[in-house]
Amino acid sequence: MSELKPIVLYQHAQGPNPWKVVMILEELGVPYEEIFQDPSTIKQEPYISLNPNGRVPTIQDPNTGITLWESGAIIEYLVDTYDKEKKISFDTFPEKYHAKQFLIFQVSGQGPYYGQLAFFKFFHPEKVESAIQRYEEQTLRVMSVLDKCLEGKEYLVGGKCTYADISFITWETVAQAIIPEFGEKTKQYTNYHAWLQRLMARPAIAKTLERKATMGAH
Ligand SMILES: N[C@@H](CCC(=O)N[C@@H](CS)C(=O)NCC(=O)O)C(=O)O
Repeated sequence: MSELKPIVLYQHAQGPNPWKVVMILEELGVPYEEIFQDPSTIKQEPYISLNPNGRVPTIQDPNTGITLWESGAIIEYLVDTYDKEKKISFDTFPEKYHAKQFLIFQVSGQGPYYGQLAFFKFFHPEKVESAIQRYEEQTLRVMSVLDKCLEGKEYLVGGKCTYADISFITWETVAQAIIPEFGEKTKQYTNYHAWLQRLMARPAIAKTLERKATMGAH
C-alpha cells in the first residue's frame, strides 16, 4: 500500500473512539497521519466544518476525497476500501452481515453505556446513584451478551478476528483503567475475558495500546 497517500485522522489522545480507527488502520497496514485536536477546539471552526457533531474521530482520505465522521462508518469505509484480501472482514453471506451487526452493537450498545457510566461516576456534578446503577447494569449486560455469543468460539464471526471484534477493545480497556473493579468483573465472563486477551495480543492491537499508554491515555 506504499503508493497510498496517508489518511488524515483527527483525534484526541484520551477518547476510545479514535483509537478504534487507529487499530483498524494498523491491522490493514494503511498509512495514516494523526492530527491531535485539543478537546477545546472540536466544537469550533474550522473543525466543525469537517464534523458538525464536534467530536472525534474524523478522517480525510486524499486517495478518494472523502471526509467522514462516526467511528463505525469510518471502520466500514476502511474495510470496504482497503481490506481487499478480507484480512479482518468478510464478503461471504451471512458473515458480512453478522460483522455489521456486532459493529452496530458496539457503537449503539457498548460505547454509549460505558460512556454514560463513566460520565455519571466521574463527571456529573451530582451523585445520582440510580443512574450509576442503571449504567453499571447495562455495561455488565453488554459483557454478558458478548460472553454468550462467544460460547465455544474464538471470535464473534466466522472463526476469524474481524473489525467487529476489534471495535470493542478500546472502551473495555478505558473502563478497566478508570473503574478498577471492571477488570475483576470481566473475569466472571470467561469467554469474554479470554477473547479480550486474545485480541489484545495481536501485534497491531498491542502496538496501538502501547502507543496510547505512552501518550498518557487509558
Ligand atoms: N458516536 C461517535 C462518538 C464520538 C465521541 O464521543 N468521541 C469522543 C472521544 S472518544 C469525543 O469527541 N468527545 C469529546 C466531546 O464530546 O466533546 C463515534 O463513534 O465516532
